[in-house]
Amino acid sequence: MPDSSTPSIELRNEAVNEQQKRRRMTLPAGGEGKLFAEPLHVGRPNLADRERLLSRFSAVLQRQWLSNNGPCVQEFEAAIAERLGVRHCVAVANATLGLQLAVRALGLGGEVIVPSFTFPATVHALAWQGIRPVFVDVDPVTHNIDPEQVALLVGPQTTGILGVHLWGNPCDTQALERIASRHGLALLFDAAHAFGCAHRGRMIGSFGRAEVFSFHATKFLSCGEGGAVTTNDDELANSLRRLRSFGYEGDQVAELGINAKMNELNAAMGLCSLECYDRFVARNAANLTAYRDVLAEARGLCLFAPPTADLRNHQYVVVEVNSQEAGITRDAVLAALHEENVLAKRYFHPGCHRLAPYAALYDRQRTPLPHTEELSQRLLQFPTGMAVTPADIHRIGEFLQHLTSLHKHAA
Ligand code: T4K
Repeated sequence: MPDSSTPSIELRNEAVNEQQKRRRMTLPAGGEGKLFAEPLHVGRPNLADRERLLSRFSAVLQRQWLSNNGPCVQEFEAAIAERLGVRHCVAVANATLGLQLAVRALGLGGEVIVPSFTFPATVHALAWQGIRPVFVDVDPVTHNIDPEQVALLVGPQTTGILGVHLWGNPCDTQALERIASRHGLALLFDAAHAFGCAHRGRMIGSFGRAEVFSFHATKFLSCGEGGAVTTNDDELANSLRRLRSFGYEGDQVAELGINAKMNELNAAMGLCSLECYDRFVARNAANLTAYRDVLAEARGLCLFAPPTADLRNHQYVVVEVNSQEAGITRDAVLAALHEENVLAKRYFHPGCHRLAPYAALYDRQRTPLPHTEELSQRLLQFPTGMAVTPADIHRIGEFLQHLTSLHKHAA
């Protein structure tokens, strides 16, 4: 408990603002008085070799075959399936559509249990299929869906569990598999963050009935826009292929499908990104090490270390802000970083249960989600990827150390 002589966080934040202005005189500026002349983004695309990309684009144009299961899409699917050790990869236009196809192909309806602490697309995909999301809390250590809480939420309307491998950190797949099989539920995973991650000696991609990846511009491996559903189930894969292309089976429409096809240019980009995979992971790993070093010296800022992955892509640098220790709120840290052109993000704030489309539904559900509430107030994601260097991170670190040490003087 803070004693009554300790100034409130608000007062301390004000004092910090004042001191920040003064610190500009002491830290080297990158232009216009900011730490960096150009913004550093979370989610700056990792771009593949430009010559390779232009050569693949040129081949696509030469063939005049731009979509509808073209050769680049087929090559991309084969490369992903091989890398992940899974029988089928069905490339799609984006992960949101991939999730919708997966829940539809699995015949889910009624209710599906899903974490609230995720990007809205996870939950939207259910709602677009007329499924009621039942929000479950996450584990405060892993930030992933908590199997014990899942077990408590299974009811007569439940048809599935949709886990999210948040930050590329694999869910407790074993515990979830046990619950799913005990209750005859379909288990699938949103693996939007987890391309290249492994768990229990297996690549993410073959757990549950299906897993869904995102290859959006901001993702570690990018097609510009894109996604994929992976599965070991032959029948499910056939169904996914039909659904993504209007329901066509040969030249007959066999069922109600949609257009979720990946096009050739996106697939060409994905293939080039795959060629640079090792380089991307190495930079992310070096950046993470730099963050670990600098954050060790910043009070109240704790780097999240995913505890359950065998292999990682380090796509997200996740930092927990302990306001009491740091002497400054998470949002004040965010504002201070933005002032300096470091465009950190608040993923995911607020939890999905508080978003307009779901608030009334959650009012009726009433399950407390304390860890979701807490994490959505405390986390920040920092820039990484090919557009950021360890040297940049050392400058960010110096700034953060300065910012948090001001607390000592302000308190
Ligand atoms: N499931 C999960 C768990 C997800 O996280 C996501 C997507 C999905 C499903 C759905 O996947 P897709 O259907 O998109 O394949 C971004 C991404 O747009 C979103 O794809 C991603 N998750 C989410 C975590 O991050 P925003 O709202 O933060 O995007 P935005 O436009 O603010 O961009 C973030 C930063 O990236 C900006 O500072 C600018 C920079 N940026 C962005 C783009 C698009 C660039 O530098 N270049 C670019 O081309 O959601």
